[in-house]
Amino acid sequence: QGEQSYLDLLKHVIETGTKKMDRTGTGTISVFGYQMRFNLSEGFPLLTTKRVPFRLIASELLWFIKGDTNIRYLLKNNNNIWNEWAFKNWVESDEYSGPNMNDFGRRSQTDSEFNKLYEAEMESFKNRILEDDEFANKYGELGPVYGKQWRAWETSRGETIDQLKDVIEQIKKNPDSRRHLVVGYNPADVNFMALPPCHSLFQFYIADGKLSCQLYQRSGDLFLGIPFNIASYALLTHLIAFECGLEVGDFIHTIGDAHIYTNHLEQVSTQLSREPRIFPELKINASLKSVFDFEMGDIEVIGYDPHPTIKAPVAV
Ligand code: UFP
Repeated sequence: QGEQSYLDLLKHVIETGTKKMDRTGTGTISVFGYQMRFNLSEGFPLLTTKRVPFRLIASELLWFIKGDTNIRYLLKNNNNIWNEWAFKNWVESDEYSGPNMNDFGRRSQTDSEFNKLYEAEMESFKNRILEDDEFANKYGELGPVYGKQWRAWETSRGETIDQLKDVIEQIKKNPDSRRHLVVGYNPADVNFMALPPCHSLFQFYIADGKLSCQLYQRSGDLFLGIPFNIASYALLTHLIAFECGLEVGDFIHTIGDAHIYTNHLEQVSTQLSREPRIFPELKINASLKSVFDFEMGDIEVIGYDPHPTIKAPVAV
């Protein structure tokens, strides 16, 4: 239960995991198939054994909920987590004439001269996305990522399905249904995406006036990615429960390939040496009616008192 179930997962992978090579060439220790459970009525699961940036998680989730797939909304909220994907399309386009940015992810981590060039180029890219509508429409767009699949899944008949709106309607009308599913993983689009969706599918369940949510995540970077994913789905569950007049139940996190990158092992042992603290509380603007109306100012965590940030390189 609670943060301990995350810490137990880290220990479990270190103790029983298999060394396994991966797409990024970094190397991991990995197990296949694991489940954590967070009782959301016992506090909001924003980890306390290191600082987790809630603001980034919340603005990304609101962006998904709106069905937005353009990084402009994120940039307006000072959220840079999807920039690299859009930047890649820009520097690989015919219109780009700046310094060569091939393999910028890896080079910016290993070559400090290149990193200066990269940061300057990224800064001007961001400014252009914010200031130039036409440029933003063309190069801020990420294509068929989560927002698109959740809100406008394209069918073979040329229609679109608003999975999120439909599931909320069904939760209200038919709470006992066993069909409250939203699928992020669209096999038809996977080859056109930079990263095939990690959080592939989620399901809601209502009992005793409480809304629970289970996520199936095909691949989880336990140190960097998973703390974000836990808080994101916990927030989604809170927002939907609020709109539907339900209390919050459990968030159940099921992970396929659960891995720790070998260059995160030191950070993981630091984190495991820390004592978990009490989870914060989530406060949302109760005058709103619909999940689709929330903005950053309507969401806040209260009483978050984590241990300090632990930095680690992102595998690219
Ligand atoms: N990853 C997460 N959570 C996410 C996300 C990515 O843990 O929300 F988008 C990690 C998992 C894996 C990498 O380490 O990013 C994706 O690589 P792959 O597609 O090879 O699984």
